[in-house]
Amino acid sequence: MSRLEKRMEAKLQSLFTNALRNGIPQNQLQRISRVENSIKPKYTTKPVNKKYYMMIFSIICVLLAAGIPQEHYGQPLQYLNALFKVRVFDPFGKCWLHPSYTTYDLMRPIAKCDVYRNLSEVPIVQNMTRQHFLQNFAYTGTPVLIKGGAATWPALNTFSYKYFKRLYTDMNAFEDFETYRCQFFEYKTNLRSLRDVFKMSKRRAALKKDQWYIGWSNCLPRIQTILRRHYQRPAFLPVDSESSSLDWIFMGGSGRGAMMHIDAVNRPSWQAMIKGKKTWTIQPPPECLLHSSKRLQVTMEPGDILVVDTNKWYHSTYIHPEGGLAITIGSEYD
Ligand SMILES: O=C(O)CCC(=O)C(=O)O
Ligand SMILES: [Fe+2]
Repeated sequence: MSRLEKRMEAKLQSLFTNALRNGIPQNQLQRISRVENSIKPKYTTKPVNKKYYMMIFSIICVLLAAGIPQEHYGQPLQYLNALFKVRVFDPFGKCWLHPSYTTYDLMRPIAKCDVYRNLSEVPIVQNMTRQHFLQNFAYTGTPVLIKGGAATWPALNTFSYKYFKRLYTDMNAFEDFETYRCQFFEYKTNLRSLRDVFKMSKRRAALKKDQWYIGWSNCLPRIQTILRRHYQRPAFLPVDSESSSLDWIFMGGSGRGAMMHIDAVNRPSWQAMIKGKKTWTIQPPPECLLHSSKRLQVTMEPGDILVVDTNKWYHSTYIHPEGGLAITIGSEYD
């Protein structure tokens, strides 16, 4: 019984006693009580206890956060979207729920700020040797652009929207892509899957309708085998470093790119520009901004390779209008 109901009951009780004292016979009062019973609602709803619902909501959030596999830490929103097969967790979409990457920021371990010290720009190296890379960049957290590092890759001539469309269609790979839950980043588009990407109109694919930007992990070995005929593992990577068997492909048009975020895949990665022009903006985590370098930018052109530890640097990307549809391929190494 709520406090209000208790007070009402006490009031009725005193009215009843007063009535008796004033000489109203009990049988008449019983008739009143029968009327009262008959107008009493049959189902009484409990008052909403907001605290109770907030507690349940918080527990669900914590359980969901705990269930996010490590490789999704940098992309909690995409993970939740995939989990619920809806688009409510998109901070940039037209939906009612607008959380942010803050959730991951709260879970992220505090960064060691040494990594970001004394870096006023991203170093650019023309001919990267394995030894130079190992000594200065491989595991130091210092990003580096290897100019022309992929200039001889056949991929520069073969990879295109049409090429990927034909490959995935001919290999009948869309179903497997979904079955094996290969990751797909829709960013700010209405493209929910790789199937959507490759069934868009020719006009849209040619960026004549709108500018879209998406990314996916090439997690199917049979596709991987074919793709790897068009590019090599960068020669400067340490001999004993193991490359991830996953490739990441990002593709899209002018003015688009990935929003500022930090990943938690644990390993540094390289990314090669196949077509178009892309600028990366990288910055240390907020806890290191005071005693380290600030926001840095570096632009990639076809044939360039960028090595950056996306677990240490916040990063966003921007596609330039020059060069049309931008395509990159990349992977992690350890
Ligand atoms: O290339 C992009 O647009 C984003 C890449 C990215 O976020 C990553 O490699 O971690
Ligand atoms: Fe990233």
